[in-house]
Amino acid sequence: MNKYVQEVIEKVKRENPGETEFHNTVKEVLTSIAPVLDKNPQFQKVALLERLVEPERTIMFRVPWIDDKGNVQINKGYRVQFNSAIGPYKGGLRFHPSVNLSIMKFLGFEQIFKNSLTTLPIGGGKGGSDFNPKGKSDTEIMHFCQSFMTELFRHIGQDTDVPAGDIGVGGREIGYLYGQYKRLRNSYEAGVLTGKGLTYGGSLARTEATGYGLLYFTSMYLKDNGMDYKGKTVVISGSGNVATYAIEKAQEFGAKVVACSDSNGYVYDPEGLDLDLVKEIKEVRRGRIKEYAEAKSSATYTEGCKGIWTIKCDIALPCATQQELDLEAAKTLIANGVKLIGEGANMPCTLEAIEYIQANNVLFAPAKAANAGGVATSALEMAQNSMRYSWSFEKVDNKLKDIMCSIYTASKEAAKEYGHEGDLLVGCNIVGFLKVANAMMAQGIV
Ligand code: NDP
Ligand code: 2IT
Repeated sequence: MNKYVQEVIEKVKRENPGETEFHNTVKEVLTSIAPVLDKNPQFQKVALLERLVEPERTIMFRVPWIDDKGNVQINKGYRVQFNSAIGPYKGGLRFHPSVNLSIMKFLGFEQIFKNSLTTLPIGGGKGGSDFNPKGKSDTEIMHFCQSFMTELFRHIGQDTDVPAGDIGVGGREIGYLYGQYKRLRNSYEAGVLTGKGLTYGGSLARTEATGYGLLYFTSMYLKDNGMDYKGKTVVISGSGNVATYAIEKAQEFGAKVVACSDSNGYVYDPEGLDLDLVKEIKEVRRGRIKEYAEAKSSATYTEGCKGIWTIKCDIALPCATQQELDLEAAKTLIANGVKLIGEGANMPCTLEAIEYIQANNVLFAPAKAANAGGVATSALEMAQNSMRYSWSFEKVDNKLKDIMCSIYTASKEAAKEYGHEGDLLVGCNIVGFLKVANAMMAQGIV
């Protein structure tokens, strides 16, 4: 393997001790772009990889707020502004107790290449907090968001850094964050956040975009291999934003989605999931997925998440969180005849699971490419905000389809060009990397 790549991977491990998630993603990306480095020695001369793995700026801050009982609570806030070579930093905010610097950096690093792949002018960033939204009242969520933005606002802007949602941050949170930003700036800069509500600058189809995009991408991949979604049995983990709209589009494509989950456990419904019921429980009531089995007699609930991959299916779409599908799960899925595994979440498959999936010739749709529809549509929201205009659902959805198609085609072709035909992971990393690397080359040592 390329010596320069190996040295940088070792340097990252040495200089960022304990940041396992970040190490893993650096290893995944850099290993797969090694053939590009072999061909382009000029990148090493300007220490391009050393610069690429170091965020341009990392902001860490205190988020104090007062809960409903009058107690003072303190959380950690983060924004990692990783790379602005091709556009303003862009990426979601995650509110989850597991959030730490390593997770922020892994997500920010992934985002650089994902955003590059979309073909739109957006750099890479990510942020969030270890705040746990579960069980909090609406007032507590609002107070937390306002305090978070009271520090974050000075670091972001529609031409600087544009956050959006991720785990634990949806339309409600973006609304509170935007309200506070506008108040602090005294200026209506709608393009500073994406995933906004439709009454104040949001884009039609942004809510659906990640899940729909995943289905557009994977159906193209299936088609290329002589298959489609019609009549297929599908398992989708999670029941949040990405999972919900992946289920919706899979059903529209004629598949039978038999299972979904949340962080407590999963439901299996051999008759096919009733999506209205899932939405009623998760979106409207903010309840737990086990309530699905209480309401529908054909369904069973199992405590714990990992077991979802023991359900026999043709297509598996992990859409909950990182490292949720490990080697053991991959082995079980493959033994049960799975034909495609598509990553809706960020880094849901462990590196060992990916190796096993690819070694067994099962189609593998990597996250950066397959879930890029969300951020791509965020960039379309920014474009509409700049124009002070909004497009129809159909127009945005068609653009999303085109973007997913171009990501698929470019990744497939790059894999072939660099001697890894059929490996979309290598292909998408190469495409994403090359645009950023060339932009960095052109902009000098910065
Ligand atoms: P949501 O918060 O809407 O949903 C997350 C879902 O995953 C929930 O069902 C949640 O369960 C479950 N979950 C969260 N953490 C864990 C965990 N540690 N173990 C098991 N289940 C868990 O988030 P999104 O749907 O927006 O995000 C899902 C994934 O997709 C993330 O990896 C995110 O980074 C990625 N992604 C999101 C995009 C977007 O546009 N939103 C775009 C691209 C990628 P519970 O209800 O119990 O919390
Ligand atoms: O991981 C992701 O791509 C997202 N959470 C969406 C980011 C965005 O800016 O829309």
